[in-house]
Amino acid sequence: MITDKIKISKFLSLVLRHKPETISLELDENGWADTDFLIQGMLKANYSIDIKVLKDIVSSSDKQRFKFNDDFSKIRANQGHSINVDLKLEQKLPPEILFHGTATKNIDSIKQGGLLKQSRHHVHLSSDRETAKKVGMRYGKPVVLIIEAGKMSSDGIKFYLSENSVWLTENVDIKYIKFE
Ligand code: HQG
Repeated sequence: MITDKIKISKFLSLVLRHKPETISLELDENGWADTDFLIQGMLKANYSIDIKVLKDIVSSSDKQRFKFNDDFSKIRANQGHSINVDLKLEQKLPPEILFHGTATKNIDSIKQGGLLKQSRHHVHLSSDRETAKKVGMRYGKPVVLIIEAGKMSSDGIKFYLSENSVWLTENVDIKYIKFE
């Protein structure tokens, strides 16, 4: 049985954001999964999990990646999906500046085409530089880009803030990106 909490959390991200079919899980149109069904599916996939462990992972997740509904019968990921779900995110005015962390190897391509959402629903931005740097480190030597979110917003581009404080927007044109 897999007991490592980080491994369990990564598997949760996989099934709640990208591939629920791995454990024959179904997400509803708003991304919610049935908690009992999720637990049963994860047990079959050899993850050591029960409602207590799941609650512990959800509450201790460094980025607050997951959320239960009020009676804990359903669970979903707060953001980061590649599958088609509608999180009913609220539009919100962004701060003047936001940050995006990426790897240096991506810079030439970003200078050509701007920031693209790739397989996810949105481009992910952070309000602090340190978080952006950590995001960038996942793919290699990190570089932090400065995004002129205030300008984008006054040009009519929409921003959303996920439940776990990630700023989300559509693709970012190069004219709004400062490369340091
Ligand atoms: C890059 C984590 C070349 C982009 C984080 C990124 C985040 C380009 C990668 C969340 C490009 C996509 C998402 C272009 C964008 N040319 N590369 N034109 N445009 N890119 O993983 O933002 O830990 O889909 O810079 O905290 O890295 O999973 O997005 O490097 O919030 O909860 O293409 O994942 O959260 O990679 O990360 P991703 P991301 P969790």
